[in-house]
Amino acid sequence: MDYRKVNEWITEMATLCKPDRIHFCDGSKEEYIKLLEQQVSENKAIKLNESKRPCSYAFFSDPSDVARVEDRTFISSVLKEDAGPTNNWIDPKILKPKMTELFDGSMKGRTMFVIPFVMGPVGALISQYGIQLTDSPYVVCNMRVMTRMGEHIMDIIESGKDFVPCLHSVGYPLAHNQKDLPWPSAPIDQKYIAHFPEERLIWSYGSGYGGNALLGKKCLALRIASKIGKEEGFMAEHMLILKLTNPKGIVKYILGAFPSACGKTNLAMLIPTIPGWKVETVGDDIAWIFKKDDGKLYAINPEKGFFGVAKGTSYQTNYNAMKSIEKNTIFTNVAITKDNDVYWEGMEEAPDELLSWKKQLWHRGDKEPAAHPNSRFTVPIEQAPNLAKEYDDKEGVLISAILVGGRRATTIPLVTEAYSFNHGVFMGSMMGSEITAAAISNNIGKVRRDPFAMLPFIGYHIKDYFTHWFDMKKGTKESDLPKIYYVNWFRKNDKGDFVWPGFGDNSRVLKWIFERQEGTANGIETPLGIMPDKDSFDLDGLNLEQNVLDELFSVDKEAWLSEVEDLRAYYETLGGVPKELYDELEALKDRLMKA
Ligand code: O2Y
Ligand code: MN
Repeated sequence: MDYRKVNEWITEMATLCKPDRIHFCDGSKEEYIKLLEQQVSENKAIKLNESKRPCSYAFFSDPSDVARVEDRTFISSVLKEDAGPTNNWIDPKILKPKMTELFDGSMKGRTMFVIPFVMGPVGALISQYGIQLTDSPYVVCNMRVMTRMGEHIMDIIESGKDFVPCLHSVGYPLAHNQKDLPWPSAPIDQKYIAHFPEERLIWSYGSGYGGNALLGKKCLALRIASKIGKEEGFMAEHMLILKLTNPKGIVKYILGAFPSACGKTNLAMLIPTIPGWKVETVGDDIAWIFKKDDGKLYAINPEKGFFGVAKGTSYQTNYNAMKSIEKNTIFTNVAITKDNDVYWEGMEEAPDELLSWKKQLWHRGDKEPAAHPNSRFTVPIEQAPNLAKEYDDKEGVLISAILVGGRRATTIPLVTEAYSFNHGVFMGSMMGSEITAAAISNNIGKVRRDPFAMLPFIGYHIKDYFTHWFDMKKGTKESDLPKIYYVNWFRKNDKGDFVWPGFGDNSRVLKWIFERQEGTANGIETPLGIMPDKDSFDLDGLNLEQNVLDELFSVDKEAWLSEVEDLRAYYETLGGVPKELYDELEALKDRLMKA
């Protein structure tokens, strides 16, 4: 939208939503603390123990508003065909009037906050500016942590930058003297997380939670940015960015695409078990990939904070995350200890008694978890002890390698290097995890495909998304492109136990990948791709039996031939995919048949 229209748009939206007052956010710490304290005084948050967890607060959502709602998320392109078969679509001619009706008066009794923000470092070529209007002070505080926001961004927008207008309401207007709820929201069938890609516009109604409400994150930095990237030649990807330094001080940057709940934040913050190696974090969730004049691919992290899953995070599983959240943190849906600190399952042994995320008394041994499984911490990226200095570099970092992977108990080896960029894109297209949820028991063990972990986040037709990957390599020598690796930390043995220790030991895989780029590690050609030569894979200090190692790198020909057919069938559900992917599918089948 044209910057000259800023005030016009704000006035128009305020006239529609009818807030009692409008607050232009300056982005200062004073404003942030004031809003948090105000919510404490209104019984919407609690302040945590200042001596244990300074300047930290806990919020508890309504039990009906605890996660992203994919069924209520829409790509409202003008043509259904442009949203493709993997997105929910409603004709904007229907959705706009429907949502206009919902927004009409939705902010009565509330303040409308105006949040100017930018995704990406100020001044970076592909950074995207936005203004979010919201009636949720919780959202304002989280946006301040997760994005670069404040008056200085409004100045930039007013000096002529285009911006993405983002309208958000929790959908719970207050009548005169009506008491507010601790976590106002709308019923599920009234929630709409809507994207209008042609207009580069986001409207979100009815939820105050995470990805539904912090519109800079999944809505702008992935769905809308993926469409902008398709038009302007960059890619908005669901990837972590890590900086890997070897004992000689040589640095490489590695990206990783993994679906939610596969340990992206843990990998981005990993502490290597191999001596002399160092991992630093550039980003833990989103990477924007762009090409420079040298023809090579670079990445920036558009975010400025972590919105990490609390459950399972401990000083053992993710020391750096635990250090990051020792202060200045917003917690959502965690449990509270007697001394007013936080607790979640997997953090440490549970105390006898807690206040659960539902604000009910909880006792050790109770059936229900004390913290919600999707409980979260929101924390500034600067608090990560292993933060890479490049996190704010508008030039981005040169990408050496891209990891793709999911949660697969069988079939997929620990690590496989793609033979070419096309083969790597093919690997990304076949990503997926085995279905484990009892609720869909008919499908247990089947693979739910999630290409590049982008299934819920591609803002246009998935077929065009694959084409865009192949477009990215045009004009660049194969040797200048990042190498792509399929990794799987989750292989299990016959007894159902994980065979690879994971966590810090994943650095052994990173080391092999690093040394492949340096040309100092050997690999073995297999039908699937290149796997580590035993002498080049550092297992020092790891007591892995030979049979375990064989299992980690085994290729089950029958299972793979069936995977090929499963994937072919998946491609058909997408209405077909680019020829390059079918060529790779046939090439894989040929290699398997010859093995
Ligand atoms: O449930 C939510 O709203 C959060 S989802 C989320 C948050 C941080 C990083 N990634 C994700 C995701 O779903 O991929
Ligand atoms: Mn994510």
